[in-house]
Amino acid sequence: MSEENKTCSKIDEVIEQFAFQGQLITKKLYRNGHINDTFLIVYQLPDGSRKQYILQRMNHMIFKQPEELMENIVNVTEYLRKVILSQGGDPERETLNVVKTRKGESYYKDSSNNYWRVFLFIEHTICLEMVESEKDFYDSAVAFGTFQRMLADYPASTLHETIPNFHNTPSRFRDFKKAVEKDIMGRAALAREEIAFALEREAETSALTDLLKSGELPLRVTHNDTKLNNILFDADTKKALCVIDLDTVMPGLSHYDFGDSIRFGASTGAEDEKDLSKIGVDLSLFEAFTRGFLEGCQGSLTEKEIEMLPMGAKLMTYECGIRFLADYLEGDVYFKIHREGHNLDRARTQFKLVADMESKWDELTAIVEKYKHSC
Ligand code: ADP
Ligand code: GN1
Ligand code: MG
Repeated sequence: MSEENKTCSKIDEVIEQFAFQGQLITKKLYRNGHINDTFLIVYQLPDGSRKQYILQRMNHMIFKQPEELMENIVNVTEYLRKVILSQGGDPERETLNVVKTRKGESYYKDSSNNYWRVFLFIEHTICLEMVESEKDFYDSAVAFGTFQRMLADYPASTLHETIPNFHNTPSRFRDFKKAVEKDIMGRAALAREEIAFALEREAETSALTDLLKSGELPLRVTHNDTKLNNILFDADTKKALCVIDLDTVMPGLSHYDFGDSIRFGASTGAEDEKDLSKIGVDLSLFEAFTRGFLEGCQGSLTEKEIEMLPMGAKLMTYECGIRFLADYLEGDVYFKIHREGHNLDRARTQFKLVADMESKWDELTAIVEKYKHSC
């Protein structure tokens, strides 16, 4: 039986654990992301209406403590629910809602030791894989900035670190160097230029963590995976509605959220584009995101944080590049791939973006400077 069929055969066992109402009419793979497996479950209620749920199999090879991860998500979403209510919003649409099992647990561990969870499906939304307009990107920036601000008073020390050193770039660099040295797949010869590009930039890897250590940058509660496709937009108004994919919500630097969004959304091409001539940083998108993010943060960022935002964009892009490249060298064990060399292609786009940011550094810093005092 293929892995996918084995997974699907588990779904019946899993949904039995939840007190869903009505008759099951659909269970299908919804989206195959880089990390988790996402399914759509649809029930027909006696009055003929439908109720949809998102069912996810968590990747416990990557998130080694799924229990702790779910504790974070339950606590953070319950906190957000209160904030959203106090602002007159709708918490069933503006944050994720965990559906508990019949036993009142936030996850179910199946007979093959896979971990599953269910969220209410947020209806009438769309998810963007690429920026379609500057306005969408600006809206996503406000949403991620607002997310960070809403969690500003959340007791960060109570959050579990779901992946230790997730955005610790020097630690990622050490892992990358080990992967190059071991070269277990014999692929390093196929990526000489990319390896050299990454090694040349070692000195900069600690630009943010050094400032954190010296107390010049504050630790905050951050999302840490702020790709555009981790936002749901209202299908009618096209407004950014809900920040999703909360697996990596942990203490971090505001630069991680700013930078990861720029890396993904301000690129002129897809993350896995093979034609590198299509890849660069779009300055208008960079500007739209900077404006939106600072507005969303509502003056909560320090001068030093703002000054370092371009470095956040560069380091998050670089870091993602070395993660993709290390995974290529290690045999594609972390990020799911859909073609041969996929992770190498992904690493190449990230490094092309880094190089483009370097060549546009003065423009990037001028844009940040322009909005520094306006928010
Ligand atoms: P991954 O780790 O694979 O990125 P996500 O949690 O981001 O997993 O979910 C994958 C996709 O499933 C999202 O991009 C979005 O399209 C959809 N999705 C996730 N949660 C919901 C939800 N509660 N309501 C509607 N769609 C959702
Ligand atoms: C993964 O799960 P997803 O696709 O949103 C990864 C991010 C990377 C991203 C690259 C837990 O995010 O860190 O930046 O792929 N998430 C994890 O596309 O490693
Ligand atoms: Mg996602």
